[in-house]
Amino acid sequence: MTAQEANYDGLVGLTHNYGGLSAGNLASAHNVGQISRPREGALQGLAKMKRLHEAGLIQGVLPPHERPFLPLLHEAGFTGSDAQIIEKAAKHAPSLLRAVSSSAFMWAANAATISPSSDTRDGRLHASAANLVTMLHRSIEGPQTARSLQAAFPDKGHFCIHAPLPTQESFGDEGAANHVRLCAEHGSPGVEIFVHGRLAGFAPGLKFPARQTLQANQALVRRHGLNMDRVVFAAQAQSTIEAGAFHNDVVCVGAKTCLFFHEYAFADTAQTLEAISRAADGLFEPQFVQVNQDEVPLRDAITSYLFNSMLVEIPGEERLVLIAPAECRETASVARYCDKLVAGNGPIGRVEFVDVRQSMRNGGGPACLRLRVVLSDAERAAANPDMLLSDALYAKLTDWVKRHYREQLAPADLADPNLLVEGREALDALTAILSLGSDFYPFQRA
Ligand code: SUG
Repeated sequence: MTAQEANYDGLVGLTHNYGGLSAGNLASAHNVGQISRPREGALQGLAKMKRLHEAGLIQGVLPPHERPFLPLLHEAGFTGSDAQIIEKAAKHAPSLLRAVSSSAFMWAANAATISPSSDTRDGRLHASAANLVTMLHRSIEGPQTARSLQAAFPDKGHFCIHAPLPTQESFGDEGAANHVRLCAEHGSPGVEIFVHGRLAGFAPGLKFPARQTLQANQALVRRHGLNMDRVVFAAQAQSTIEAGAFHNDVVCVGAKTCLFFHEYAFADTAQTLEAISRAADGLFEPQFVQVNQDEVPLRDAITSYLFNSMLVEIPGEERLVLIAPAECRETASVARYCDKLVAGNGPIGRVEFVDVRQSMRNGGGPACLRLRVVLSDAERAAANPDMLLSDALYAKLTDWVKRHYREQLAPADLADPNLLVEGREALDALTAILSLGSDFYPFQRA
C-alpha cells in the first residue's frame, strides 16, 4: 500500500506568551516574563509549513484553541461578565490566568499519538488525543484537540479518533512526543516505540516531573490494536529528564529505518536498541545514529534542540533531511556535529535550518510544532482538504495572522479583556477559512 507521511502543524495562538509554566522545560523557565511576539511566532510557524509543502510533503494545519479559556475560570468559581472574570482572575489568581491563556496547544507533537492503519488490527488509522495531565495549562487541551482531529479525519471507516485517556496521573500521556515509529516504507507495517518517563504512582522525589507513564503507553497500544511483536516500550533516563529533557523528543527522533538519538536518551540503551532490532526482524534493518556525549554534550543538545528536529524524506533526495532549529547552527558542538553527520554516508544526508525562535523560547522546536500522520492514498483522499496547506490557504492564513495577531504581548497584557474579544473574532474568522463550522469552539456553542 502506498502511503505518505503528512505533518499537521499547530498554528501558534494569539496569546502566545512566556508564562514560565512548565517545570523541567528549561527554555520555559529561562524566558519567563519576556515579551512575546505572537504575530512573528505564527508567521514563523507558517513559513516552516510552507517550506515543507513546497518540498512536496503533505502539510496539514491544526487550529489554535480558544484562549483565555473561560470554562476553566468558571469551574474555578469566577463569576460575572467575561471582562469581570478576566479582571478578577488577574487580581486573585494570576497564575491561573496565565495557565488558561497559554498557547501551548501549538506544540502538536503533544496533541495525540497516531498509529497508521498498516500497524493496527482493524486496518484503520488510530489517534488518541493526549490528556497532558502533568501541567495544568496543558491539561485543558485534550477535548479540543480531539475535536480538531475529528474535523481533520472525519471518515469513521478510515479513522478512529479516541478521546484522551482518563485524566489522572497514572495515565499521564503527552502524545507523540514520546512515540517513534520506524518502518521500511510508510505504508508497510512498522515498529512503534513508546517511551515513558515514569511508572504510575511512582514519585521518586525528583527535581523535575516525568510526564509520560508506562501505563498510558500500554493503554495506547491496546486501544490502537497494535501487534505486540512490533511494539517496544522503553524508559527515558531519569538523569536526562533532570537535565531538561522533559519529553523523549528532546533527545531522540526517528524516521523510516533511522533512529537518531543522544547517548543518554534511554535508561538502558543496549536493551532498547536490541528490543527495536528484534521488533523490526523480518521488516527492516534499523539504522542507529547515536550521538555521544563527547561529541554533543547533553546540555548543548537541550539548548540547541538538535533532536527536536524533523527527520523527513523529501521527494528527489536519497537520504533523510534533518529540519533543525536555527539555534543548532549557533551551538559550536552541534554545528560541528551536523557537518560531520552529512559528510558521512549514514541515513541523514542534509541538515536544513529553520527559524522558529518564538516557539523555541518556550521549549518547542520544529518537531514539537508538528504531528506526524501517515496517510494511505485512500486516507489522504478522505482527510479534510480544507485543513491541508495549499498556496492559497497559506496566503489566507498569513493574511489572517497579520489582521488579527498582536505584535507583542507583555505578561500584564493577559489581564486585558480585549485579548479575549480579539481572540474570539479571529477564531470565528478562522473557522470559516478552515471550514470548521460555526460550533467548533466552546464560545461559539455558548
Ligand atoms: O509542554 N512548553 C511546552 C513545550 C512542548 C514541547 N513539545 C515537545 N517537546 N514535543 C511544554 O513544556 C511552556 C509554556 C510557558 O511557559 O508559557 C510550554 O508549555
